[in-house]
Amino acid sequence: MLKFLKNGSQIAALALLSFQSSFAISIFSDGFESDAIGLNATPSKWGLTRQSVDVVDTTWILGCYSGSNCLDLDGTTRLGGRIQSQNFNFAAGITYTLTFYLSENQRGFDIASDFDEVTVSLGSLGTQTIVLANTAAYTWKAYTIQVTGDGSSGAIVFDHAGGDNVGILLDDVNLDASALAADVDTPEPASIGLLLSGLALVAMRRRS
Ligand SMILES: [Ca+2]
Ligand SMILES: [Ca+2]
Ligand SMILES: [Ca+2]
Repeated sequence: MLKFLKNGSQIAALALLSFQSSFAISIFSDGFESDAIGLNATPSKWGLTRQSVDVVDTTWILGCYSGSNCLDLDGTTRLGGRIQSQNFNFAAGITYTLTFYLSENQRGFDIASDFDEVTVSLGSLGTQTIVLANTAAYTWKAYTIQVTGDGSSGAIVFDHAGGDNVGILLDDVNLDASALAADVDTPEPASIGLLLSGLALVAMRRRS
């Protein structure tokens, strides 16, 4: 069923029918575990829209956030990579939360006196630019971009500004959709009645 929930209107319909105070549906996630390790790789769930990124493990870096694989956003072409997901419909009234984990480049230097900077965007609704130090010591940190849908559509984009092959590391990208609390907490009595009679009908059909 989750496969069909990428459509915004279906998410909105689900929101109206929910009695829970809050719920979230993951509509995209990637920890890069299904990708083969390699330089100049294109992760399977992304399009490469500029230059290159590398799928790395402890051969190149010290540690990923989850599993064995993560992404070096500055690939091997001396110009920062830019990756883009599929497009999502950002339905009006639905809250979308993009969470991702970044670490310092873990190699402890920048080849070209460059610096590590990535701009992350969620369609045209939200953007965040993050600069990290070029240290070998590292801490994986969670970052969040939360927006309210407005009927527009767009992709998740990670755009690395560096150009020295040694970039910020990315792991565990997740996009959730959830109903606004006001929609969920105050279902109208008429809606509840309709839903209950609908459920009763379903139950009767299952018994028959
Ligand atoms: Ca991973
Ligand atoms: Ca690289
Ligand atoms: Ca760099």
